[in-house]
Amino acid sequence: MATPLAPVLQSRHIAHSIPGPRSRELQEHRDSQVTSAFGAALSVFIDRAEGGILQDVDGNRIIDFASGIAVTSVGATNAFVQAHVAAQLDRFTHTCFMVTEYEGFTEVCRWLNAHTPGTFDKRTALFSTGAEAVENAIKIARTFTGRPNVLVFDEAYHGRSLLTMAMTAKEKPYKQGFGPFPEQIFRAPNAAPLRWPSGAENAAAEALAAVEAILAENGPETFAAMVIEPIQGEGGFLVPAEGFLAGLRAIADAHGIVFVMDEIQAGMGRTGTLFASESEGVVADLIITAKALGGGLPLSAVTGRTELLNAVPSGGLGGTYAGNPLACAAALGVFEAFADGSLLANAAAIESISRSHLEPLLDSVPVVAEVRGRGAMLAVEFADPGTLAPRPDVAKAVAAACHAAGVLVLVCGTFGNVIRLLPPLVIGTELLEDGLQVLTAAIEEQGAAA
Ligand code: PLZ
Repeated sequence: MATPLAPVLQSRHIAHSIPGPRSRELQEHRDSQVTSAFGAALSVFIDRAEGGILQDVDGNRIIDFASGIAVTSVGATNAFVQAHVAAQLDRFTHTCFMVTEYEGFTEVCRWLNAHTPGTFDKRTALFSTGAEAVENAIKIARTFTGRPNVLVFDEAYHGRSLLTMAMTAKEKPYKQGFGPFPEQIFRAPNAAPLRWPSGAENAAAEALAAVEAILAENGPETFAAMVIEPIQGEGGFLVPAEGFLAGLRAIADAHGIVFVMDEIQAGMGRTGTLFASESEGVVADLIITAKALGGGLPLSAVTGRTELLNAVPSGGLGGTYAGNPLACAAALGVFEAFADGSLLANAAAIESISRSHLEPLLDSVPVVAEVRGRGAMLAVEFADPGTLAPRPDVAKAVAAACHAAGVLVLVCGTFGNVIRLLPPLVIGTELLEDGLQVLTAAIEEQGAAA
């Protein structure tokens, strides 16, 4: 047995510049061996991660406002996850669920069937990545309905496989040069309040009317599925206008279209409820989870109505690694971590603390256009006052200032003008406050310069 590691200190610390000398060295080596097609938000190499801290190879302790893009919500060294994975590692690493089966797979499905919104009879299919689950949701919806078309939305992000790229809105960097893409994908406006042309109060009704128009034009009976993120992630942490999701649910019902909720980024406790769609009480036919589900191991799921999940003939779904035993074990640890409700309470506390730091900026810094989000999924959008012309330069400068000071934030949004916060739900209050002070100071400084 290896000697147990000392805990990672839960305080920000800059031992060297960020990146430090060792990271620079490793980066040089990386560039000589690794494809240049992968970007990095911050080119530091991590030695350990725990609680709200990423500790790099130079001994810098960086506050983690990214969670590996909403994955390590229960922490990167969660004791429940570690215990389940270690026990599974002793038994076996893999059999392939399509060859011989194991109970962990069933247990993950059982938990998702029981905890996802909707009281109807459910089944679940497990996969590895988010994109893979989205693809399979479409396969299921097409089989069930016998229809080809799929409705998606502006600012949507659904993955990097060919079908999910077609479903993703933003061209650069996700789709550029990678076509042709699968057809039969139709895009409708998203009811994002800030930039709705006739005003936020009209966003839901007018966006729903636009959906009806697209369906009418192409024949609603040709649509297998509509797919939406309850809060859009990569697209800019866009919270839809109230009533939009419920309105889509009603339209889907009226036309026999399968309503698919992509909760890959917003789900699994991130927004203060287990699933983001709970906040408006909207129940999807198929709900897709990934990221935080596996607590850092690759696991994704499609959960929904039994008649949908059982529509595909036996053998029609699968994958070598789909629901890998170690990933299932990790998920069982994640479920234990969520069991007492404290992590959901943490998400709500993270929201109120963060808002108390960020909302005053709406008055003091003109280029701060909006502070939005829910729970531990929060964002600040930068745009010129009045015109709302996006200011990606400000977002970039704020992110750079935070990174140099030891706070990892990520940029998102169609225009790259949004800073998003995705801290692990286990981050300590002092660390959160420290990170927010760094962020606030960076916004004040860069905002004054803008
Ligand atoms: N649906 C809503 O957020 C992944 C993408 C990072 P995979 N988001 C992070 C990048 O640039 O590749 C995501 C998502 C939503 C689907 C996906 C896709 O999940 O596990 O990355 O395939």
